Amino acid sequence: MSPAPASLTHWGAFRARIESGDIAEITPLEGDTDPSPLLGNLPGSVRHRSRVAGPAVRRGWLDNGPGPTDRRGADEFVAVSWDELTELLATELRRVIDTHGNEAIYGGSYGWASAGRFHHAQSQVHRFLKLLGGYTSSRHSYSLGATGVIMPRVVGTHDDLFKRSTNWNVIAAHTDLLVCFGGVGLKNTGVNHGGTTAHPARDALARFRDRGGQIVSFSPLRDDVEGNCQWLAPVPGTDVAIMLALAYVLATEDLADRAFLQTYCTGYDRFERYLLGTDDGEPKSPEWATDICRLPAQTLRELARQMAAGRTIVTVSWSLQRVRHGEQAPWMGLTLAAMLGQIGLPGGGFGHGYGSMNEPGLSPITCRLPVFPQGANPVTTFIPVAAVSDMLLHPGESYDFNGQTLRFPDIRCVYWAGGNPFHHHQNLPRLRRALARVDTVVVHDPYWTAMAHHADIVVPSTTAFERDDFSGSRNDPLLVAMPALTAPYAESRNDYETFAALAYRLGFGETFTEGRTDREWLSAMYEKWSAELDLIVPTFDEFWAAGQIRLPVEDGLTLLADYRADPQAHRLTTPSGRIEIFSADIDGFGYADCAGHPRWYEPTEWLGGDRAQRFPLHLVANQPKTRLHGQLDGGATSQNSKVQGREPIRMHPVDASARGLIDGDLVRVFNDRGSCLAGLVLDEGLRTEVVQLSTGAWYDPEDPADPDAMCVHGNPNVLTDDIGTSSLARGCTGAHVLVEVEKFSAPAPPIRAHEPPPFATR
Ligand SMILES: Nc1nc2c(c(=O)[nH]1)N[C@H]1C(S)=C(S)[C@@H](COP(=O)(O)OP(=O)(O)OC[C@H]3O[C@@H](n4cnc5c(=O)[nH]c(N)nc54)[C@H](O)[C@@H]3O)O[C@H]1N2
Ligand SMILES: Nc1nc2c(c(=O)[nH]1)N[C@H]1C(S)=C(S)[C@@H](COP(=O)(O)OP(=O)(O)OC[C@H]3O[C@@H](n4cnc5c(=O)[nH]c(N)nc54)[C@H](O)[C@@H]3O)O[C@H]1N2
Ligand SMILES: [Mo]
Repeated sequence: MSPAPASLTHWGAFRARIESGDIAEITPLEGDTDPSPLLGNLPGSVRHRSRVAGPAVRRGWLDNGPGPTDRRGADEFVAVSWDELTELLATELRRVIDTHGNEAIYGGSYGWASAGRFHHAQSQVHRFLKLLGGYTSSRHSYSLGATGVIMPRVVGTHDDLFKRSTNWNVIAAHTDLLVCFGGVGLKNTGVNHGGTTAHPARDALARFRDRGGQIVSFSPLRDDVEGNCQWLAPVPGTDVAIMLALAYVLATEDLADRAFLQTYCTGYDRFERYLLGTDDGEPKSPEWATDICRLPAQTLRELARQMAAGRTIVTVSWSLQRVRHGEQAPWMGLTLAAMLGQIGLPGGGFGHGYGSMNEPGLSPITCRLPVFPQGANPVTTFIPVAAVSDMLLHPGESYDFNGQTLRFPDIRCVYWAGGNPFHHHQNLPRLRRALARVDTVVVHDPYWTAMAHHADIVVPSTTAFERDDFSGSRNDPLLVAMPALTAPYAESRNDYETFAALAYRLGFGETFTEGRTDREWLSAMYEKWSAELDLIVPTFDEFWAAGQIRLPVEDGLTLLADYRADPQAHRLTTPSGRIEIFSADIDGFGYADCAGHPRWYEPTEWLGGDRAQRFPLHLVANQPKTRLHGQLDGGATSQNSKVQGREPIRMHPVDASARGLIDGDLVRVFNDRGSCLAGLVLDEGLRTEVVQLSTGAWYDPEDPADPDAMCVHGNPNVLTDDIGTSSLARGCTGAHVLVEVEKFSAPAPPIRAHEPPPFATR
């Protein structure tokens, strides 16, 4: 018997047993020694009741035409035919373009969609909108909003920080001490954008420990490191103060590598004046930091000495830059590592995102990947991705970004395929008001997500398991064939087919499709790629029959080893060609919230500020252990974690008893922006005054007509602040928010998050 067909998700490859058009059972692909528990969400996902069965249009939009309205999210839908949908959509796109220009279409369409090189929804929607004449786009990501702007300026190699990071095997063999700001959470390393077929982090950490390696974890959560470590739980958001204190000890105890700072960095002198308090009279000593982070000064002093005494990696998780002033933590982490002088040495130096994603620590492939060509966007207007509500609420207003003054365009049509702003964006009450201002919202999704509920036109997409595709990821050695596991659900269609039909209707069908079916695109992409490679790979048909091919990888990397070996030949792409501890460019922008060198800024959402008087608990809104973002929230792994059907919120028993709460209680989590219900889980592995509620429970307003309604299911983004990291990057700051928690004693409202909206007959 031949093995069951394989397919792949962002969290791993698997074989599936199919029954009645759905995934009945999965087995992780052979070779993955630590498969992700997220695979458990797949059975039953293809025919889940939250699937969009056919094209649907909001009744108010159909009756009254496009225009601003507060009915989005509260209206009924009307089922339409595919022909009607194509006609309505084509007419509306034409109207918007003819009346307001292509800039009036917001097609940033941020989101993870699904794995697969061809049917990747972002690639499809962007190619379509580019050929339509262009659209307002978005830059950077919710993942790395601050890093994506600051790191190219100060170390030059944004992508290389991840793609060419120090390999796990090098860490296992050489590192003495891993100082982890934000832990190394194995819950997160299950995932990699584009898919992943191996999960080596757990095994590498075991080998590292067997050799005597030690982990120091700064984190509000004990379980950000599994197994042995020194757990230090500072006030959340104070890592930069801690790093400064460690740097201060290195500088004042003659432990800083001044030769390294001289040769490979620029601007240390300027930074050191700040560090020592030369100008402001405030040395950033461990005693200074203690008042901020509430860790003992002596602990920090001893750690700094230990860091200088052996081979040490300073690693900063991505969560640390998803807060106000998020530029500072990765920049200061880099500076601290530079002071230790081990950047570029095996097992020493800097890391960014070990435990954030599977990619850091994995070997990069040495060849390119097949691509679905995009073309250029004729419209140059863009926004930093997390400024979406700002843009919709403030058309025409100017704002600062990365040294430029930009202007928000006047958006009339919001077009989304492969992402969910009701998952990813902050302050959802504000997002609802922002979406109410546009003429038309279009959403392609396989599921009735909250974003689909808030759309005017809902396009039912297939999932990755209902179409032929193949994977590919820059740090994964396997290209995996992803043959359709089952037929498309109900009337759902591949996004490619939808866009092709629209393109034909709008007069550029041949340009969009190049005359190919989706299956013909797969072989064309593969053949173009293989023809340009320096190596010999099987033909497309051979690849498809084999189910996978293995690509060459570069093993044993150490981040910036080449730069250390020859700083002239491997000059960084920063203005100075070196690591910029002081950046003249950033200094020149004159921003009050991002100066020319890393420094401590008081956070907006933290336990040390006035706001904590009103909202005394620090909520960590981190990535969910039980799913990828909001995807497959209805699946078994996700559902099994819920408490009374709500997303679990973890709290220290001390904080619970102060509020008269017990394990399993239904609680209301609130601040002045919004509120949600959650199910209480007591856990001594949290710092006191901290609660943890992951992202990803589907937004479920008690009263769908009220933007300020309580979410009855536990989405933390009803609480988070919609403010950028700083004028430099304007990145997402959703990781932290201050809240209060109380018992919810009223009758529990029903959960409707995964139900389709009401439908009207015509
Ligand atoms: N408070 C807070 N908020 C956060 C974060 C945080 O830490 N705290 N983290 C942020 C981060 S790092 C990220 S990356 C974002 C993630 O935010 P998103 O990437 O927007 O979240 P997903 O749930 O992955 O959304 C992907 C959507 O694509 C759909 N989809 C899957 N396949 C297809 C397809 O083939 N076609 C179409 N049309 N759709 C498809 C899925 O059903 C799903 O609805 O969230 C951010 N939001
Ligand atoms: N299972 C799963 N894995 C995922 C994802 C998912 O949705 N599910 N999403 C993926 C994506 S898109 C991304 S971008 C990455 C994100 O990767 P990260 O942003 O690193 O992930 P988080 O889980 O938000 O945060 C990691 C840990 O940082 C700690 N932390 C939070 N605030 C602070 C702080 O102020 N100081 C310190 N020292 N620690 C803090 C938290 O305890 C948290 O568990 O994760 C990826 N991996
Ligand atoms: Mo992300």
